[in-house]
Amino acid sequence: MKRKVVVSAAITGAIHTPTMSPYLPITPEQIARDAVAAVEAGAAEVHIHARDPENGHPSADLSLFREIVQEIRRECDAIICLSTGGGQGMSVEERVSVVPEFKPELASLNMGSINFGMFPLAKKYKDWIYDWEKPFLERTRGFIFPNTFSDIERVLRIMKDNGTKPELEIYDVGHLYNLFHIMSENEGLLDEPIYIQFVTGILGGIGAAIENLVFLKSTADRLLGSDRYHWSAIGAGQMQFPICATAALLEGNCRVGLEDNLNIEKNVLAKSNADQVMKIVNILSQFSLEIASTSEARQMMGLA
Ligand code: KMH
Ligand code: ZN
Repeated sequence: MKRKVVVSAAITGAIHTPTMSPYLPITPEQIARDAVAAVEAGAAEVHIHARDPENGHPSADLSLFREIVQEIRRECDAIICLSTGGGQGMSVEERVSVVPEFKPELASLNMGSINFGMFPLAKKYKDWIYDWEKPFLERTRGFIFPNTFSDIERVLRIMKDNGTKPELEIYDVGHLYNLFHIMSENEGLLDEPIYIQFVTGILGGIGAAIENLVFLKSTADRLLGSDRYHWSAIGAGQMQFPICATAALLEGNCRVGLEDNLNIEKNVLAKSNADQVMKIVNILSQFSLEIASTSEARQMMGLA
């Protein structure tokens, strides 16, 4: 099969808050509608978090996830990747509960604990729509996003038992060593080729520089061997499109979406996730890179 690029779209996440963009999807209906539009624009995979429809606060409520998942499944055949990263303050048990409940084809699995720093965003805004937003961001100066070795192994077993493939989120080069160690100690726990997501640009993890992406990829090649994994990359913030284009040129895949970046270009808000998908599809077409359909993506990722 000719190599094609899997584009995924991370629809809303748990980093940005309602004040930052009127286009950030909040209700289950908005999240599902934006996800379906992203798929129509070329995304094969959608990465899903839920929010409280009353105030946009990240939520672990399974009934919200249910509405989103049912609506997406009704409207298209996207690969659904549910987040087990959840949002600040949720327990690992709450975060992983989406896996046995919905048995998604893919779910994120964060490969290490980091001081997930969202606090610089708080300085950029003055008038907040909701009282929770500013303290939510400022608290992350002292927030450790917990993903211990035992958490990771527990979640991996839950995913294995439910037929869910983990999308392994690597926020720094050390997380590749965590992954390598876990694979060495738990033969058969991960089905190969595994699926890695290089996450660049989160404060507390590696920065969104092209050199860092190249280093992450060469480290994964050295530790695992290039035939044991497929991969994708995220550039959080304004490096979103340069990191995505570079990943595709390096024979990887890429993730756009309002979870990672609210803009479509410098100082211009993206009006939807689909706008960002269309932009990366257009950039990749300039390099004659073709976009994978949902069924081609399933085949490439071993999901079929
Ligand atoms: N928040 C992103 C930087 C997850 O949801 O588990 C990575 C992510 C992880 O999407
Ligand atoms: Zn996420």
